[in-house]
Amino acid sequence: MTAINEVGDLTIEGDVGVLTLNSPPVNALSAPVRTAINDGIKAAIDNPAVKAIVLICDGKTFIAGADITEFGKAPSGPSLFDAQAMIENAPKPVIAAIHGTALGGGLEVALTCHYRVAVPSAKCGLPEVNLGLLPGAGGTQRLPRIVGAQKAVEMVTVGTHVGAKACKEMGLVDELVEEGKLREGAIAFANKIVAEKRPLKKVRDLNDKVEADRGHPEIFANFRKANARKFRGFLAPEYNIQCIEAAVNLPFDDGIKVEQKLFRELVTGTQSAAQRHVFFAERQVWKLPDVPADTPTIPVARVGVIGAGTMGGGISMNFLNAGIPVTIVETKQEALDRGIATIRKNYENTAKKGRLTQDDVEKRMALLTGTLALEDLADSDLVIEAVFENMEIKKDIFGKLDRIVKQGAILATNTSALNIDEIATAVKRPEAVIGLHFFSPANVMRLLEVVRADKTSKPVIATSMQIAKKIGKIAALVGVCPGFVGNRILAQRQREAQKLILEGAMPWDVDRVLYDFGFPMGPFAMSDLAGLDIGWSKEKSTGSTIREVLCEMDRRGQKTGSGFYDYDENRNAKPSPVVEKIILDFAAKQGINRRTISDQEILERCVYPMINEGAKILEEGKAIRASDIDIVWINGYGWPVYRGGPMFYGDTVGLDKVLAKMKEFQAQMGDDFKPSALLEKLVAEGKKFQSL
Ligand code: 3H9
Repeated sequence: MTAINEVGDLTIEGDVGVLTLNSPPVNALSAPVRTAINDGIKAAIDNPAVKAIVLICDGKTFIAGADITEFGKAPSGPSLFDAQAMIENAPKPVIAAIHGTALGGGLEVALTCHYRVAVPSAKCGLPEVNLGLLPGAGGTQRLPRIVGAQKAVEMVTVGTHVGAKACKEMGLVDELVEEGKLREGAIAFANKIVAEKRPLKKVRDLNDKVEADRGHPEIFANFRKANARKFRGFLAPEYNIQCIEAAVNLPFDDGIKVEQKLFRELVTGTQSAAQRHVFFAERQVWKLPDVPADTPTIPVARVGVIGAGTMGGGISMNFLNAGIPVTIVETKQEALDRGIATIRKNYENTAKKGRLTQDDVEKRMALLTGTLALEDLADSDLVIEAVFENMEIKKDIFGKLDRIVKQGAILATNTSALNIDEIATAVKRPEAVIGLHFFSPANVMRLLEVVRADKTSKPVIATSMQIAKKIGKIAALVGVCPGFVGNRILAQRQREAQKLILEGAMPWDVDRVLYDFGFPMGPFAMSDLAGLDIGWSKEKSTGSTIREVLCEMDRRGQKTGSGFYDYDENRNAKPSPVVEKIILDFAAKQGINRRTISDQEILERCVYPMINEGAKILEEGKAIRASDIDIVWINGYGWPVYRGGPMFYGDTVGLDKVLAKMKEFQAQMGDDFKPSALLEKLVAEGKKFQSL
């Protein structure tokens, strides 16, 4: 064995030189890895005993891509292109041996090899689009030469990880080898190539597929049209498509030039910076400074859910999906039956769409037990209360749980508003109490706010994070404060949206600005969707807000055909003259002199106070990191990923600009805009949230 450098070594096995890379955690293409490939392949070429070369990786995966942490830093060592050229131009066959994932630059390296073998569990893909990028090492030019333009655009714009069997069918992988025997299988394959004198197949020279697609621009036009909604606002999908178009229409080297130019534009732009930030933020959010990874956890074999309404039902489904039995409790048989029927109906609908078999539906339903007796939760390891938002009711339930549920179990509340420290006073074991704030629909939304109360124990926190991962959520640990992190920040935006429509804007102006910013919908369209009458009752209505007036007029949102907007039979929204008049009357009554409000002011008024509130949350220690707040807003409230979350967006705009605007608004409109001490401090020190 010859060590090439600290991450690569070359072993000669008969006629085959095996170059092994070992750079944990994912063999990303850092400078040492590129050096190992470049120098290792060269050493194998120069060694007369070697007739074929296998490129293989140690650890859990083949190369998972470029080293994302290197972007934006000065390059060192051989470039990826140098290393790829060394492989592709080798006078001896080079075979990539793939396990785990060959992603991005990893697959691009494999595509410069003359052959590829993989174990059945391996996956290949070009997921750069999810980092706001495109494959910048020839991937957009080589992939369509194997799979054709249609499959290539799908793969690069979605970033799917394709299983080895499908890769074999597409021709991306030449041979599957036995699971667990990659090294032996790859060496046997290499010997076979040599014995059969197979050619040095260069993907760059395969032109049949791209030539067949030439003169068919409809492939791209149809794809763009079909995905317009999904790609809205993102630069990378369109740039990826343009690269595949170049592969179809231009010679290889010219296609590479297009790829290079567009890659450079993306990698230096703010969208990719934001998406890379989110990639790391999604991994950071699980790391808790004072709850280390080796904190003991509580085995969760059975879950109890109190309340079979929309929330309780959705929460239960998460556990059933993960194979964990659930006992769901209601106070009345009718409500219990209705809740269970809704869960079944949801599953049946998924089955109708072909995403679940009938067998799966039955298996999940078999894990669900309904009961009217709280006593049936005695054996649960985790109980989640999801009843009406009322402190007295919740305290009463927790008091009962304290007497019923076995010691050591977790007692969680799904409250989105109430003080969990106070709920915890109802039990003799406050260390067992935690908030698990699911977002509606709870079986769909990825976000879970794990709310740590004053006395919550570390094992309870660690278990909650672990179980969140198991049910496929992304969990952020937050502290107790009104609205926790997500809704507390939302309140800022809602307040400004309401003020703006009295001061001069219309709901559709505010919604358009926020939609154009990248939200799936604006606050008024959102209210119409949710129903304006949530928390409203005819008896208690005072008619003192626009929302109340709309409810009194039976304009309760989409479900009644009108709310802030008028809706046609297909639920398309139209600005409403009736609402316009109500708003004008309201403003007149309050003596407000309406003025023209610019789109920029709408955006700054809605978004900057959110950033400022995020800073207050950090100051108070209610979120661990600025990037955790970004995770909450991206996964719970539709903040556009390509803007990286509110805190990252603040950094992108420049905190000095945000602060100056907040001060200007404060001078004009008062203390709703009072800058947080942390924002002031960061600006004074020339720092960003990311530096915290
Ligand atoms: C690219 O290739 C561009 C080229 O086309 C052009 C170049 C010119 N770099 O996810 P995990 C870290 S763009 C640096 O928890 P898993 C990650 O942060 C790249 N670090 O493990 C984490 O660190 P920590 C295209 C990376 O088993 C640790 O590895 N490739 C990279 O759940 C473990 O990660 C991609 O987009 C990286 N490329 O999943 C693939 N990747 O422990 C990105 C990971 O400190 N990666 N880390 O928190 C993935 O999708 C997953 O990591 C993978 C493993 C599926 C591989």
